[in-house]
Amino acid sequence: MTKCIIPGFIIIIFLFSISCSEYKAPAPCAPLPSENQLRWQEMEYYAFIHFSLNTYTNQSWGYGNEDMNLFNPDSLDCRQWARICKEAGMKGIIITAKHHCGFCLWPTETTKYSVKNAPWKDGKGDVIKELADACKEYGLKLGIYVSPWDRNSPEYGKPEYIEIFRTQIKEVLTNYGEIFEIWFDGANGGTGYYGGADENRKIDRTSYYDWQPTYKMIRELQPAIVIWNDGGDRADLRWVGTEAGFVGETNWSLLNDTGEVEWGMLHYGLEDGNAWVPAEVNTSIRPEWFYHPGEDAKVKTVPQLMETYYHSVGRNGTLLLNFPIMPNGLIHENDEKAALEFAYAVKEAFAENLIENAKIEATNIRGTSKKYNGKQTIDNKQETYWSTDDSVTTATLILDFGQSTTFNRFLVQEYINLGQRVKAFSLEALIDEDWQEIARSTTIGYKRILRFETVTATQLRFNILDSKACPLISNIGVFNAPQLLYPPRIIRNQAGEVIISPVDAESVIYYTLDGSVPTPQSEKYTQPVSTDGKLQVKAIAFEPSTGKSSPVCSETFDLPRKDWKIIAINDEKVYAVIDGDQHTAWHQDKNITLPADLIVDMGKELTITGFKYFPDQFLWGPGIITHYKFFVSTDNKTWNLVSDGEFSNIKNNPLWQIKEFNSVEARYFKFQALRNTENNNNIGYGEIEIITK
Ligand code: FUL
Repeated sequence: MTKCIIPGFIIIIFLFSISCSEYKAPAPCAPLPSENQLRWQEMEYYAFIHFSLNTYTNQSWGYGNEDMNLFNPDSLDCRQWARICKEAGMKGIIITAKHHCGFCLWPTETTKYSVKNAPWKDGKGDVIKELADACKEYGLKLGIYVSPWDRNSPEYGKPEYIEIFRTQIKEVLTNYGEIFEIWFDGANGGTGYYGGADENRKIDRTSYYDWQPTYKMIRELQPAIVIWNDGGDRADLRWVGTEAGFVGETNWSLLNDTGEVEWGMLHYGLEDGNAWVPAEVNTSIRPEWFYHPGEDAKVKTVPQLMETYYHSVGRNGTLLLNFPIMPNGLIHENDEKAALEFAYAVKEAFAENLIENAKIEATNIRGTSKKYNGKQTIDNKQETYWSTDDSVTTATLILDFGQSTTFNRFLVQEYINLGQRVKAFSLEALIDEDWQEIARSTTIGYKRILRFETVTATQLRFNILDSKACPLISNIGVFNAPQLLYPPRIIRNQAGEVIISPVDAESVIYYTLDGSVPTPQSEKYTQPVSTDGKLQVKAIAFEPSTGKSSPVCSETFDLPRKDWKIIAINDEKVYAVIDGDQHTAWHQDKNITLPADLIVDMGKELTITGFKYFPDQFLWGPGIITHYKFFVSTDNKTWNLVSDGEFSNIKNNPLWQIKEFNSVEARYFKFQALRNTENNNNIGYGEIEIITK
């Protein structure tokens, strides 16, 4: 008998090759994120600061002729901004170094329209420098917003402006240390001061800015930067198509690197896109971007901010939350309070991961290797992950809690370094020995958080139902977040009745009509309340079983519109415009030629000082008015023009537009629509109100 002797080194090579095949990393599933994009994504949550001449003029967009002498904050303190952002758990701050009005917050060499010629610090101040220093002190990153549109520059619209714009970018990227993100807003071209020309300048947004050489310069000056651009050539990050604070539930971090980008692509990404362009959700802590004193009571509540969090960070996006700076140079105390309470609520919701001690088993493990087993999902490391064999795109991870466990949140992360893969997944819980589906969703990406009704279960199944390639799951978490009570909604109808609706049907509502803060000892709401005159209504939702109250909802109302008649329009539905309900709207006949009039007889003569327009909120074809004229009359014959102009940022932020004028006596008003956001003749209205003296 001959013995077959296998030399030791061959055995070693054989074992080594088995282990190599077991440990072979999954192939990338392109497109992949760059290192800069990965670093940016991990920041998750950072701040926007809106501060400029608009802060002093109560406007959303400056025209470009605002007086620089207005810029004189007496308590400007960038360290206050940085402290609040840091305490709120944010990782950086992006500031409007130049907004559309063209005023520069740093002493630029490119224009006289800057802090250099403002009274603040005798023209020796530099807001960007102060913020850069504050960010360094608080360990925050700095980002810069430089508006491509410049309503002050005489050169805007001409080729010469591009060099000015590039020099401005160069200045802000050279003199203030490392910049993590640069922001180029999409608002481009239109009417403006333009050095006194006072005209309408249109540009071709696809070619005018000649972005590629600018991008090259930016990357040379700041190799670690990410570029956000909503107006021109594809950059590193994308807008999500709304400023209301949410990205699509399905959210691919992909787009195509050329071609038109439609709204749906911005909102949901493109499953088969050929470029990595992840989503950044930008929204303000108040309705508007710049500070308006009238919004001090409109700061978003914790439940609202938590919704935003779940709809941004919880949907594979980052959250860029804006603080408007007050004229004195500080963040308002209400905004600070909301941001800190929001941070606390996030911390509380994700305080304890209930699966840290769970037993984990996967239906498939890549090459049966330990390196890719289910436990990798609970080791709190982003760079380790559970994965299946290459050919497997559906798989299940079974988590056994070992005891009854109560939860209502599920968090999951993909290892996106090798691409975004998962297309659909579901969750099943073992409740009373019965497997029940408790949630089902689509994409995951960097981070996905699902919310569902609180359940008590002993086991959980995380099923990957479809994936572009073998899934790579780096982290999962199961949490029991405390329930938050949402403030109720308050409206006042045309007859003057105040109607308060709870968001959560089981809560009880208490309200006041005199501006005082409601408590469970205040009036209990049971039915619509008849009211008269001007009014401030405040309400809370109260949960008797826990004794907890929601944040206060506060609404102010001008005179009721009981006697109002809309004249010369033969359609009863037009009364949706004054029914007090923001969810109803009315549109002019689609064959109307512009300008389109809406004439109201207020029933008696009143002294009025302004009007308010709330556009239709319906997403598709909303007929939002951008340019208007507002006339008043005492006899419906002679009309007096009291206000005309634009609703500046109404397309991206379709909220109440408030226009004030010198007080005037009127029984009739005519709201005339001159233009809409789409340049067609669709003219719609959610609500119209007047402001009386
Ligand atoms: C918009 C701008 O037009 C707003 O004024 C604001 O700066 C916002 C962040 O982007 O589109």
